[in-house]
Amino acid sequence: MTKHNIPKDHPRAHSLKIRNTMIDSYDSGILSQYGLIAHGRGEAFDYILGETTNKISLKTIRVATALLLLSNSVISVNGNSAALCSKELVNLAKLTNSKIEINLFHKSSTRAKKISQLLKNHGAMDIYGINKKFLTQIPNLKSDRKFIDKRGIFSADVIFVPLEDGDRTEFLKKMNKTVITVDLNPLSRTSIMSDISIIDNIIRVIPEMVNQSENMSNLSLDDLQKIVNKFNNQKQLQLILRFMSKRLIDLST
Ligand code: PTJ
Repeated sequence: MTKHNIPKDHPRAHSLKIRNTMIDSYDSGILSQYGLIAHGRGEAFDYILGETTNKISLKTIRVATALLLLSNSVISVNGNSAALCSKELVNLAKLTNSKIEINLFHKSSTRAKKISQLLKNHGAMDIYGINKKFLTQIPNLKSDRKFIDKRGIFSADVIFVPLEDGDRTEFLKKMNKTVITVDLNPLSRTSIMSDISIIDNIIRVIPEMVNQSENMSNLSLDDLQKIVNKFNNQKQLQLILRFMSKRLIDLST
């Protein structure tokens, strides 16, 4: 794909650079063409959020990180999350002792292998979800996201899903998994169905989770559990929606 040169002083330079990253990832076979469209939807919500991480999201990120530190967890990686923050995802997995599993909506073994290689280039050791020998299925889920690794998502308690649509979250809940998600859209099925919904851009969220994991590494299991126990996802979603509504009202007056 032809990429445009971005003048350094362009008011949207940062956002345009990220678009170029997405195009590079599409060209190299990491991202699906649908991923480009998904990114555009995310951008629109990020505009309303003000393209920064607010205090509400910071609190949710802290709780999500504490839960990863406490639990037997898997980070589920798709094309978009690999394109935007593969290095940080590998760091987060190491710091929280989480496994990494590739799980794609638009299933392609070639793309899965490329994503796996990218994660390995950033230091990941074991990548789950690739070896057919270990795959099983999420009961009743129709989409190709049903294929999960017996050693990974199938046997984990907590699944961290940075960015996807909501079909799988719903079925993971039916399997009694605790689900953490990142989605800029607070109205998506993913955000509504999850136990911990981070309404923010993964490009900011994953580095912040890496920071928080380092900061929380000295906390006792009791202290981590206290952080998680106090959390109310419904309330956080309401706060984010109010934050977004207020921004729109403030901008219109
Ligand atoms: O790589 P695959 O095959 O697994 O496909 C991945 C995509 C994302 C294409 C697939 O899961 C999909 O079609 O997802 P949706 O239904 O478009 O949902 C993606 C959600 O992610 C939307 O609600 C977007 O607002 C949100 N989103 C997009 N970019 C970001 C984001 N949320 C957080 N950070 C982003 N950078």
